[in-house]
Amino acid sequence: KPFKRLLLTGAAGGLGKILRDRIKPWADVVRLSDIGDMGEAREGEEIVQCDLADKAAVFKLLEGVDAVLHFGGISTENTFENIMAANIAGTYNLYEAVHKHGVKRVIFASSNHTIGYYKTTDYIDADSPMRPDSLYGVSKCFGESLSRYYYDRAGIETVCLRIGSSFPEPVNPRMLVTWFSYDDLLESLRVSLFTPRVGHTILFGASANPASWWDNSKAAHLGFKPKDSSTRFAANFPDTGAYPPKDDVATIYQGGGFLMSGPQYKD
Ligand code: NAI
Ligand code: 15L
Repeated sequence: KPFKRLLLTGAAGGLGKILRDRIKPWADVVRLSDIGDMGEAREGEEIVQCDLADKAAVFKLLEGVDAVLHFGGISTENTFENIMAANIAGTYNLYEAVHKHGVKRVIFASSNHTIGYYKTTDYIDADSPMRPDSLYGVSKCFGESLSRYYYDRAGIETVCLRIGSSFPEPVNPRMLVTWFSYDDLLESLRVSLFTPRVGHTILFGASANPASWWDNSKAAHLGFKPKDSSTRFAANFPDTGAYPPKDDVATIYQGGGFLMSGPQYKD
């Protein structure tokens, strides 16, 4: 198999559970980590329960690892304190350990909420300035900048995968644009891990949906070709005119409902 040991953080989460079996063909051992319960280790698995905010624990976690799929952390808007610990300190701890252990490549589960303040009429690419729509989005911008720094400084390669909406199917009209099927997610991870040189790359994670806000041409060297499309779900969201009016913030901005979430919004 291509890798001896592949680390997946966030293994108890929604995407972690999906990826757990599907990444097995890529490594002799998949090391699964989360703060939450991951059940028993199955064949070809190691389980390490740890808090990403615990620097010493994260240092041990990276021992013997060849590459990392970093999916752990807070995945929606939350308090600054919680985001600070899990996503900011957590991602820093991960990169420090990656550096100390000589790990060559990280795939970072970034998010469309790094650019959520672009409008749904904008078409952007990896060079468009970040415009986070939440403290959560800011923490993903931090992870992207941090990984850039570790690449420039230490040559650690990262693909920042700005995931749209990776769920079994779109559950609202916005997701007809942002939907990222599990199969396409897996394919994006495959090309991110196995392209010989990725440097520091930002890849938008969306299926081949009929409409897109994101131009992936700056990640062309990865050769990522999504196969699924939200088209087959379009009938679930007929354009009856009954949807939120055009001045609704969630329909104007790419980040959708995240613009109205979080502690500051309530103040
Ligand atoms: P999730 O919330 O289901 O999973 C995240 C996992 O991280 C959880 O199991 C949680 O226990 C773990 N975690 C949280 N704080 C931790 C800490 N301090 N130490 C160790 N583990 C901790 O989220 P999901 O949907 O599986 O997403 C996975 C990753 O992908 C997240 O980083 C999320 O931000 C990112 N992402 C997901 C998208 C999606 O559509 N599902 C879209 C954009 C980004
Ligand atoms: C994200 O970043 C979240 O992790 C996920 O739960 C979804 O809300 C997704 O973005 C989205 O924008 O649909």
